[in-house]
Amino acid sequence: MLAQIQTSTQLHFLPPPPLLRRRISISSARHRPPLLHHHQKFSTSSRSLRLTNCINLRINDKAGSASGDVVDEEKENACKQEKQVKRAYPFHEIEPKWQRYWENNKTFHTPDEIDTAKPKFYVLDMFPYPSGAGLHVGHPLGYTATDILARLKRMQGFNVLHPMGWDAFGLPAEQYAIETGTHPKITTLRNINRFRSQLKSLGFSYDWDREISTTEPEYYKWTQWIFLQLLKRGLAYQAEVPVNWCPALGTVLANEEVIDGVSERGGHPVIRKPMRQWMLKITAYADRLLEDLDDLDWPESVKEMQRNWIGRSEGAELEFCLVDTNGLERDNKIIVYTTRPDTIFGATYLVVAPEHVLLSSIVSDAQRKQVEEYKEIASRKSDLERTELQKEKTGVFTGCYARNAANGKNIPIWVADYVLGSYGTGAIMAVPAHDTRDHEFSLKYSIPICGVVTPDNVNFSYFEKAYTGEGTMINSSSSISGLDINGLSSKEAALRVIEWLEKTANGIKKVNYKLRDWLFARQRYWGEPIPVIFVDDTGEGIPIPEAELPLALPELDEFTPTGTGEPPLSKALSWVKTIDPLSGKPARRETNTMPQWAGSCWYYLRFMDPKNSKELVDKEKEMYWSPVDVYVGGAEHAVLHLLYARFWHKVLYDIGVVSTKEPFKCVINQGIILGEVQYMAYRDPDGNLISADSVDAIIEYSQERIADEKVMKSGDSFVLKDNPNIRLIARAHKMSKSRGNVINPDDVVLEYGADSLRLYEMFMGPFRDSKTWSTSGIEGVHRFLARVWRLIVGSPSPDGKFKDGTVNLDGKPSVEQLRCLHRCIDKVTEEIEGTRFNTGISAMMEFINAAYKWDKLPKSIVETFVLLLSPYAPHVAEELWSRLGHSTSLAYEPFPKANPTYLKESTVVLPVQINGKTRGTIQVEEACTEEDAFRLASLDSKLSKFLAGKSIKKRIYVPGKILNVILDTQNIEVGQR
Ligand code: ANZ
Repeated sequence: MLAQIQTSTQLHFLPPPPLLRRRISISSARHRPPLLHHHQKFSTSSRSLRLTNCINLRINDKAGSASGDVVDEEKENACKQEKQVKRAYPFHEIEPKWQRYWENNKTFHTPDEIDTAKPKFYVLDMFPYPSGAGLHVGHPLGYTATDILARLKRMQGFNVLHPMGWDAFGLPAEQYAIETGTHPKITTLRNINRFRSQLKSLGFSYDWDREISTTEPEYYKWTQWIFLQLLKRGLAYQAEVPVNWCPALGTVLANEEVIDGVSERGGHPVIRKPMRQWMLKITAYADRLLEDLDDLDWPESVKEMQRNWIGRSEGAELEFCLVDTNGLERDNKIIVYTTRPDTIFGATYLVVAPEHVLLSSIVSDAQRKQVEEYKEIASRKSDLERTELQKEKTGVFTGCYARNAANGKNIPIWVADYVLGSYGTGAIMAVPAHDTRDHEFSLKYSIPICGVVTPDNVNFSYFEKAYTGEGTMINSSSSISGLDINGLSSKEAALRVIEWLEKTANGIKKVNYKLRDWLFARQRYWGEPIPVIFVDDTGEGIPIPEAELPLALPELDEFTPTGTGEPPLSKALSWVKTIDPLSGKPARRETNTMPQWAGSCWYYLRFMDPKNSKELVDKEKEMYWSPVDVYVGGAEHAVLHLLYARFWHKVLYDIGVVSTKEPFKCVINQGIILGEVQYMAYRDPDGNLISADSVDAIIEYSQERIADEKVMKSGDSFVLKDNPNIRLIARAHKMSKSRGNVINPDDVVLEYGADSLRLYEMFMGPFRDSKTWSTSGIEGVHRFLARVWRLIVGSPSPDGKFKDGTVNLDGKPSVEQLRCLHRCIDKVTEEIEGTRFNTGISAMMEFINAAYKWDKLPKSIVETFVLLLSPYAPHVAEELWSRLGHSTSLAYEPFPKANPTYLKESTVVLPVQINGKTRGTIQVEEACTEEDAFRLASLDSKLSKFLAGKSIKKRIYVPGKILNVILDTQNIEVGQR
């Protein structure tokens, strides 16, 4: 489920269709009860409150008076007028017009047959989960960036693939179905339609003919096909794996539905219960997934997260023989995994995980009850809870001992949940002197601590804390085993111990991975059916023939859990019962479905050839378009999605379906957009305002929101305008409904237009950084677009209509104009290609500032600028382009190229004459204006004595050649021009 910004809880309450929904949300804003404090009800600036009312009225108008609201016509007209005055250029007409044009002309369609001699550019967004909440302002951030790149590359002559689709299987639609009886198909379709129209209203240049949804049988046919290929190669298998089982709800829960050991819905206890599951053997690809990371142009942080997730570690497996109460060796052994074989002499106890298979057989009768109770408690904790460093360690002695072969000592075996059953061998040798968790545990349960590594030249007290670093070996020699590693460095000692282990058959060298196989089954309805049947009499699992794909999800009206842990699909009796096509024997279909991650593992391939019914993707098309050149999405997908997709891609590579080892050449994470900065003041219990720097920890203050207009900046802090002694705190929060700081992109488009929203989201700050929303910021970029409009088209006449052609568009550009333009081209191109979109906009703003000072605005200059602007603000650019006399879209016009001649900072030595006599020279830019040349001459130490205090009669200036100043000899009064 990619790019799902809303949390799943919000999705339980799917809103009614857009119009109605907005009316509800807005009227609730109007009647919103005071939040924490009565001052807070003024939290929305009066300006945006007015706008909110406007929207409300407009919608009432459309929706009729079904709700009984009376439309106040006068108010509405006032509102409309106000908007008209505010509307700085007619984006409300331009934007729908060009969206229609692009749609009717299929401007952004990438044909199936293309000229493959041309270079390609595949730019992809992490496709969204179409949630009921609609688009969030976080979505357009990434989408605008990819759209700018797509538009630039088209204009640079690339074949561009820029598609969009829906990652539409998932829990929220199913939960909604359980609550309301609305089939997930209907909800999903409704949400997709809303998302699509919202995306279209932002002018993204997607090829909508390639739209796909993971929920369509034509699509998931191939998801199922990939599963069969994994099965064929032994990469899909079944295993008993613990799941989150909620006895009260009678269902298995997804991890995200379990919070602190209880169900998110209802707060019922959840336990870990082993159930038959499908697993995918991603571990077989661990090394390749690790090695191939090195060549990827991905954020270092994401690569590092993947490395940690895969978690390759080198160490050894050691055998510890169990001993009976008489100290004699038994047949059984405990095998432990350690990354520090050098510390073997310091192992003073062993720990097995509560789920270790040998636990029941080793535990003594005296300890059995206590151990069983401990196991039961541990079964309710997640691995995360168990391994949290800060959590107090717990454990129980098993009553059993094992022999440490290095020194022949018998050491106790404990069971403790800080050791996980799923990692290594599920057992450890505990070395309290050198491992922090073991140290804490031994202090608690009074187990001996024996230091065996000493930090060089330092006296270390192993009882105070563990020394976890490397050093020199001590206390590490035994005549019983003949092993002596004293005096060696930890590294040398580790190698020596492994040699000894292998020679004496007490252990082996071992590489381990944190990465686990991927649990690939969900006890859910709204997912891809797993294409496997089980023959009734043998129970054998058999893949269904590829020719029978897609195995369609059966219609089901009843989504509630079965109560037995059986997935809801088991209720589709006639679907479940089937016949094994090979033996003709009765069989049952698999009723688990695939997890949400399945469909997003390979969708980027389907976009290359979305309608192919014979193959997942045509070979030639794949060879041309692979890999994705730029993939943009949230950092939250650093591991799961990006790792799963890489795994599937490598399997597809091995079976010859794809031609590249990796799916995504470059990945970029966009930053988060936080809500508008809020200023808060403290009030003491007597109601007095208190400055933030003098709050006292023991007094309970109330916090009060201060309206933006009452705040000013003072140094590095914010203070109250009318009482600058009161310092405020400034905070930005993640947008959330509960905080009331969610910005709806639809509202922004309505007030400022899509181009302003696009431009603003790019201008907020560096693309990858987190940033805060600011209404004044969007007004700033909106004013910039209006300035561009006025410069080229003209200003609105008193009747509110816009007049064309008020600016002189004739004439040849001057050198200065060309320099200014080419600098802008250079900067904008470089910044888009470097995904530094904000600084690209600054360059265009500088250009427009300069252009306002020019007397004439030659058409060639204006046209070039419009092309530069078009990837960012395509609607206004198309409109200007057409008003400049073009009859077709600018989408495929060559993107301007900077001419290096105009980029050179060429300076010349300019002779300066005073009354015809050369008195000196100045160094100026070749295209320097007369004014600037004269100013520089006046500042020159040699020339200034001829000019100071003189009245000037005339100046003769030939750029790059000469400046001649004729003084007014009649008038020697001060008269500098
Ligand atoms: C002895 C020892 C001495 C260890 C020492 C560490 C420091 P990584 O690097 O993450 O692979 N370990 C092994 N299996 C475990 C399990 N199932 N649950 C919890 N901990 C486990 O960590 C490997 C180390 O983690 C191993 O090395 C083991 O403790 C512990 F000075 O063994 B060590």
